[in-house]
Amino acid sequence: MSLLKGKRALITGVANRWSIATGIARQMHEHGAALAFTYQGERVKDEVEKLAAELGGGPVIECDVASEDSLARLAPALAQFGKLDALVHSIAFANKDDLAGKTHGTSRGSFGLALDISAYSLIALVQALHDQLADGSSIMALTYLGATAIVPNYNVMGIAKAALEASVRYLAFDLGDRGIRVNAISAGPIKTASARQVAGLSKMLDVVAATAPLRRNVTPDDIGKMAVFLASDLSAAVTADVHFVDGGFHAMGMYPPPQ
Ligand code: 0WD
Repeated sequence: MSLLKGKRALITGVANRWSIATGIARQMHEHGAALAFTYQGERVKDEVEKLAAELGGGPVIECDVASEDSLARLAPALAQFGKLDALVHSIAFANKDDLAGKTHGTSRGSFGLALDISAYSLIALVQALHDQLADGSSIMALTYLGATAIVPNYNVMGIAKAALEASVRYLAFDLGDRGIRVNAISAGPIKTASARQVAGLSKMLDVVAATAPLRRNVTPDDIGKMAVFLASDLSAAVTADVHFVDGGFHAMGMYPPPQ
């Protein structure tokens, strides 16, 4: 299948082979897209370069979204790659201490950090890549149910995801006159390095597997398939929305009683 033949995508947020961004990159590569990658810093550089080589050998560029200098270097570094048809935002961070216990324990500094890296970074990337994005391109960001419903321990990250989802809607309006679409994918829980920071992740995975309509957890490749759809012309009129890839868990109003 080649839904993305001739399209160029920039993938952010690959940390290792278990990252959701890796599943997205794998699916986009299988569908014929040319891929460029960003990595946060030296710590993950080798791993991202290795994965990029396996997935078409496109450019691998350092980009720490907390750094204005780093963001400013991004568009020039992509000049040779060409205009982007898709941009994947798969980045989040909060202090581990804030992903357990009470939300009112969050300090002003930790709140700002979580919102900066997990939500403002989408706006920062769009700003930095404004002229690098092709008209009609597709931007997508990863979010979670904790943005709109209470998920114990998700705490400040839920607040950051709410800001991210609102940013998706405002950016969709701003960029819509260029035919650029902006969407969020709300993934079910997946055991990645980031998710392990949230207290009680294993229990969350068990609850979803036992109670979601599909009675299973999702994989990075499940998310990748939605990303392919959103990057493809099949979703030409789809923008400003949050698309759940969680086995239907978000639609449950009550857990079924244990068998
Ligand atoms: O259950 C899950 N895993 C879910 C994740 C459910 C629903 C949504 N998500 C979201 C996350 O909140 C995030 O937005 O998916 C996105 C990707 O997360 P992931 O794949 O679960 O986690 P991971 O493999 O850790 O990738 C996130 C990466 C960071 O990884 P590490 O582990 O090195 O912190 O975000 C990147 C970094 O590579 N990142 C940054 N990139 C650039 N600049 C920065 C930064 N300042 N900070 C973190």
